[in-house]
Amino acid sequence: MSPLRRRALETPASVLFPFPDRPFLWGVAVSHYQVEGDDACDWTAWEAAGRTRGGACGPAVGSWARYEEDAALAAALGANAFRFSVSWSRVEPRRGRFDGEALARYARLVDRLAALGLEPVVTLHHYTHPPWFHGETPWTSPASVDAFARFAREAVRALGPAVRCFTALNEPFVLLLGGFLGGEIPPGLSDARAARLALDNLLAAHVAAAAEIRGACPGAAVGVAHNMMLFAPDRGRHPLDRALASRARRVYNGGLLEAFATGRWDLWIPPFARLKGRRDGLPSSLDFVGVNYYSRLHLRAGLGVPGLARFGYRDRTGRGLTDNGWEVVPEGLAEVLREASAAVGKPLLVTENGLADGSDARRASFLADHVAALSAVHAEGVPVAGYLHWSLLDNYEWLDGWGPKFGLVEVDRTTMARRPRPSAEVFRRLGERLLAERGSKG
Ligand code: IFM
Repeated sequence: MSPLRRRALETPASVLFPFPDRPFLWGVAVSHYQVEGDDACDWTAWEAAGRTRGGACGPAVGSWARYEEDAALAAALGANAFRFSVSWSRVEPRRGRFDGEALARYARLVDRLAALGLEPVVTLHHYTHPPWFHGETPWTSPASVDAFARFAREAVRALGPAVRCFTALNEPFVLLLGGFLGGEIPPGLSDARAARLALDNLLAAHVAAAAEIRGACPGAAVGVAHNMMLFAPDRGRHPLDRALASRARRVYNGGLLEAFATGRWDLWIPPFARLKGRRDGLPSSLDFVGVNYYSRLHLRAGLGVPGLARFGYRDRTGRGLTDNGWEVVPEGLAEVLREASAAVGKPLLVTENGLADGSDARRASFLADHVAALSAVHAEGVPVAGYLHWSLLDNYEWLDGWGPKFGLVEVDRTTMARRPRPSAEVFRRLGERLLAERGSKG
């Protein structure tokens, strides 16, 4: 075992998260592919093959040339943190050949964020892969771990010690379920064995990336951004619906948490997939749990349907569904934060929370209600170190393309002009209050 790897097996005493000089992070989140534009990767091929409902990403919202403007917008909204991701395909367009200019571009963004008083929160993997990845070093092969570790090493070295907050992987379970069991996103597999191997390697990649981060940026905090949901029985008292909802919660929310808490996982995903594994270095490779929370799913048992269940969104809170049909359940944020804290016992960061709302009719109350849920759970003693809103900008919403509008800031995709929506002012005021309450720098 290399000294670097060995070091990652122990949580370094020097990691202090939440940061003493900035105990609460209040900010926004974006991801490279969804905003940068013209990034040739596996998703571009997926779009070209007609596998998305919402068309192609194309120039996105041009952030590759406008990140500095975007950072300034976030600062003007009172943020003290900015989450973005590094595009693996830009940085390593050919296997083993790193693009120094792409790395330098991200380093310039980090400088700008620092100058504006924004804490960079850097994600290393947010769904997309370089065009060569699935053919040469797929997640089903241990070669993926080395490939990801090498990319992580180049990225963290280029970004430098100014970055002290990383999420190595964004929503690994969404990638796993959609890419290896559901066949809906790249690499488009529906194969239980491939899923088992992919989970094993994804978690090994997290451990390896944590070692690289700790080697290059001593004291940096390493997290995972985990998509968590509420699951409810569609027919409230129906025993099968109840059993399904509780299993879905155990697997979808709890599976990854358990893996990070214990270094072991054993998941049965109906009907046929059993994913079982062990990685002893996993618990100590994590300093915080990032929670991405959006909505609640209602499950109804049904024979002859995939996974033996139908699931969907319903407006059971009476708040109305979002533009992409998701239920709005603010108290669910408190529930998933409690769940993550109880399972892993590490500090939490809300790495994503938001809604698709093109008319901006619901965003202000959505924000206020979710922030109230966060404050309530913090008052109970759950250690929540920050909230990052998804998203700063209207961006490319994967399979749904350009339909859903998640931005505090609206983007005109013809001119790429940015215009804050009225709810952006609500975001600013909420942040001002929260940062003052939590004694954090704006
Ligand atoms: O846009 C996505 C993001 O890339 C990952 N988390 C959920 C968001 C909304 O669907």
